[in-house]
Amino acid sequence: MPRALITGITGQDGRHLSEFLLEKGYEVFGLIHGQGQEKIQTLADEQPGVIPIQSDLSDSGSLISAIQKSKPDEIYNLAALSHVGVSFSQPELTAHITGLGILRILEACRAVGIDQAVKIYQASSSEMFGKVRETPQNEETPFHPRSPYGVAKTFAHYMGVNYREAYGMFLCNGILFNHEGEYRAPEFVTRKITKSVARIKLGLQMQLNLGSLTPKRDWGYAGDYVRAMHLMMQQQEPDDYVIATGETHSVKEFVELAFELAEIQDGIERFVVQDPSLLRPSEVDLLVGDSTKARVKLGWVPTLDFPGLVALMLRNDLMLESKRYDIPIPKTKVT
Ligand code: GDR
Repeated sequence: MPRALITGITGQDGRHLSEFLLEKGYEVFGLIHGQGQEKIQTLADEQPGVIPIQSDLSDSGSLISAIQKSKPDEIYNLAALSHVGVSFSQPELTAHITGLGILRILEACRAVGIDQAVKIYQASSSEMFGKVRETPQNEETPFHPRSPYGVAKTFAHYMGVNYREAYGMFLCNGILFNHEGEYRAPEFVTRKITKSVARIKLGLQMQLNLGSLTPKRDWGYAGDYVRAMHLMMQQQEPDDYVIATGETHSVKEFVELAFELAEIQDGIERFVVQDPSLLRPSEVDLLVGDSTKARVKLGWVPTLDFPGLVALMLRNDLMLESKRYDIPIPKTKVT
């Protein structure tokens, strides 16, 4: 039975990936940080089958013992301070976890002596392209990060490349473009929109505060993207891959479609308030990925397009909010 160790186990990607790997017959270990028992209980409730290990990406000794305990064949480093906006107010912590985390894992593997056997996945990000040098972006596009988060991810990316070249370690960087779904936290714009639109439809909310509506993102489904992570790790040679749909849409288009699917007329005019406090000091205006390499070499294809993704997220939020307040699910284009 193959063994996988996942950092960021309770995050969106950790949830999708652990479900996927458990179904494939893996023994899955998840790193839980902090001292409370609450997270362990939540993990047991929401992700049954995952074995928790208390450890912290900022504590090298705890990583060494987590690796000794789990004896992983594959490590997926998904943990990060992952909110780009928040990284501007916590830049040092972002560098500490999002940047240095993978370095501590790589060194822990060397210390334990599994560095030539273990396969490691690093969650790189399209945020590294930032102020884009070309469109669409592929594995050869130069990086120009526009946030402490993007800078930290770029450091981590190159650290992985360096350990691959210097020590022959098996490390894959998955340069994932935005990926969303039912497990997305509501501080990210897509989930904030679908949750708010669902609540507006149910009469529970009257206003949706947003920052800039003009940035464009290449939005895919997280469930599709964890399959790509796993495929990379099954190859003979480690490599870096862009994972993206190849389509880009503005935040405004996302909001418009969510209102349309919820059958709410003039939603932007009636409910959206532009909130200057949600603007970022420097913004990434346009991202769109070219995932030809992953499609050709890994045989990876996404299953959900943009309208399908918005519909899935909105349907999920309509059901959750209706259930929470014991309101009948309203009739819309997705329910
Ligand atoms: P992003 O995702 O920064 O692309 O990073 P996010 O959903 O936070 O922002 C997308 C775009 O929407 C604009 N925006 C808002 N964003 C948020 N969160 N809240 C708002 O109210 C709001 N209004 C407008 C943002 O300015 C931005 O342009 C995500 C994260 O998951 C990263 O961890 C990951 O690496 C990248 O995707 C790929």
